[in-house]
Amino acid sequence: MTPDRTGRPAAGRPPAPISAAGKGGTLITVAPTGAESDKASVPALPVSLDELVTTAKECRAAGAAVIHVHIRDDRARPTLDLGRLTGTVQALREGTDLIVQLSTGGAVTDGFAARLAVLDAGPDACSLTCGTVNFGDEVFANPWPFIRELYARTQALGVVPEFELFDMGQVATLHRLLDDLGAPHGGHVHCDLVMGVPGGMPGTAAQLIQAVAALPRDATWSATGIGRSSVPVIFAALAAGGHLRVGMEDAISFARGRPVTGNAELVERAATLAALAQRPAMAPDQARVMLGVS
Ligand code: KMH
Ligand code: ZN
Repeated sequence: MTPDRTGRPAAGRPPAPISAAGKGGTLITVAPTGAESDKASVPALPVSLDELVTTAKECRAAGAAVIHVHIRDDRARPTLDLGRLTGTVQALREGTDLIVQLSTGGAVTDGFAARLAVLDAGPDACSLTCGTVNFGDEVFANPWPFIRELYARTQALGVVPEFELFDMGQVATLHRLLDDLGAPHGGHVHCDLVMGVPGGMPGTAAQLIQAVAALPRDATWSATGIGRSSVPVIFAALAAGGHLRVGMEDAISFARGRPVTGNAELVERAATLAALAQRPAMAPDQARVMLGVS
């Protein structure tokens, strides 16, 4: 039986087919940079604005419709500098028609005020993580008052949130948030299951099915497998009717012992598998309609 927005089974309502979420094509989001990998160890990581825009164009050509953006400073360290973020949004808009989604997660060291201020850079969309999670040896902190304030700011500023869900407790918090503050800007709920973080839910097909069953009714969702769970999660998500997020934020090996040479090859692989699954990659204009991005 399909759960309702509280995560409980919705008595008396017919279950929605699990594959309904992905009708009409596959949304591919690229997360090219992240905050964790080091340019010195991963030379293919795009860290400068030029590298980022070039990567964005290549990934758009390969099938991406959304870009999830973390930026770096002149020394390639993660930053939430508002001027740089604003310039990055403008440059990505000038260079591509991708939906620009800024990270509000930043790096584990970023403070809440700077993470809230990300929205002032004027992106189309932003990530919004629904709870605190162990993150390797670190803690990715997202206490309830911060989540609530960030969500209220997305509504006030007209930014479409993507709800990042690292574990099942965060799915419950998403229901709490929607019950408390109502629908997001654009009216549509889109989630990203981030699987395989040490401390979060594992990147397995069984876990993905369980998480999808607990999502709000009518939500669309994508899934991201970190590291070696990247490919299994792609297959599981496609089989279950979901969308995909790939990129060097999440995986820096293309296969065992073979480093990723660039984000475009990860997007290309995802697009090929989506086409084989009979749900080819969506263009950004189609994705804008689905996500409620104006
Ligand atoms: N870098 C992680 C601590 C997000 O972008 O919203 C958080 C993260 C999630 O990447
Ligand atoms: Zn991120």
